[in-house]
Amino acid sequence: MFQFDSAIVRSPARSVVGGLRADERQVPTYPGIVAEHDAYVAALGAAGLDVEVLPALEAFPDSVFVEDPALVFAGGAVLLRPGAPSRAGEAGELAPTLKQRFDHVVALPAGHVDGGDVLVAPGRVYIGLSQRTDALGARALATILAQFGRAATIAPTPPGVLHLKSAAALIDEETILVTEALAGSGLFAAMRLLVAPRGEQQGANVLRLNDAILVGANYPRTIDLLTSRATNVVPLAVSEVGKLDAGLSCMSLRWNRG
Ligand code: CIR
Repeated sequence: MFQFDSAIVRSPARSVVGGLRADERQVPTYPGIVAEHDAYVAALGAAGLDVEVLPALEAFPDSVFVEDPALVFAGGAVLLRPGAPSRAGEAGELAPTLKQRFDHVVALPAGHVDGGDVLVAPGRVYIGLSQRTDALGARALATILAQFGRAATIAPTPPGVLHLKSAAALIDEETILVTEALAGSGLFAAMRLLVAPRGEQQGANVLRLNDAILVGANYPRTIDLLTSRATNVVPLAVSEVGKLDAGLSCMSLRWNRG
């Protein structure tokens, strides 16, 4: 489940400073985003992944958040249909790379799904309905996942967060770090819940890769919580990407080539 040997990332474009965000007053700097992205790519390498860095796309300010236009598995890839109009073209930009890397590449036929709303858990894929992911897209993705032999559950993404994975991340096979809002939803009833510390809700978007857990450096209580359960906890700066409502999972596509 957490064995990964391959990743795709995309360099930030200078236009990233104009990326989508809920709070227009928060403006990141281009060098700040580049520094956070560089450290992230280095952390993926240190965790044992081969990382392909795709070139920046100036026409797509949010294209550094490469998780949203596609979903990848060991067995194949799905080209998604991001829900924000300014991001719609990002899947097409990824298609040639994914076709090189995967034998089976399927395009979502209808509706909208952002990869940030798709959480792959042992035995089940959770698809969150959000401002970016609609019921038509979620159902179409569930049908494709069934062809890959994976069961899906469609449920609302909690209000106040951009994506389902802004509020939830797997720590191990049985344990999921969730915000209080999501803990109360009953969605992950089959799993052991670890609730994100008060005031650190945005810190729930951690990323488990092999034996490493990447976590935002500005969430000290989340770091403590994880350190009590895992040996290789890697804090990374995320305050600049955080201004664009982004976290750690959204900057890569990860899979196990085997
Ligand atoms: C957006 O609003 O689409 C970007 N500014 C942030 C995307 C973050 N993606 C993710 O959490 N999967």
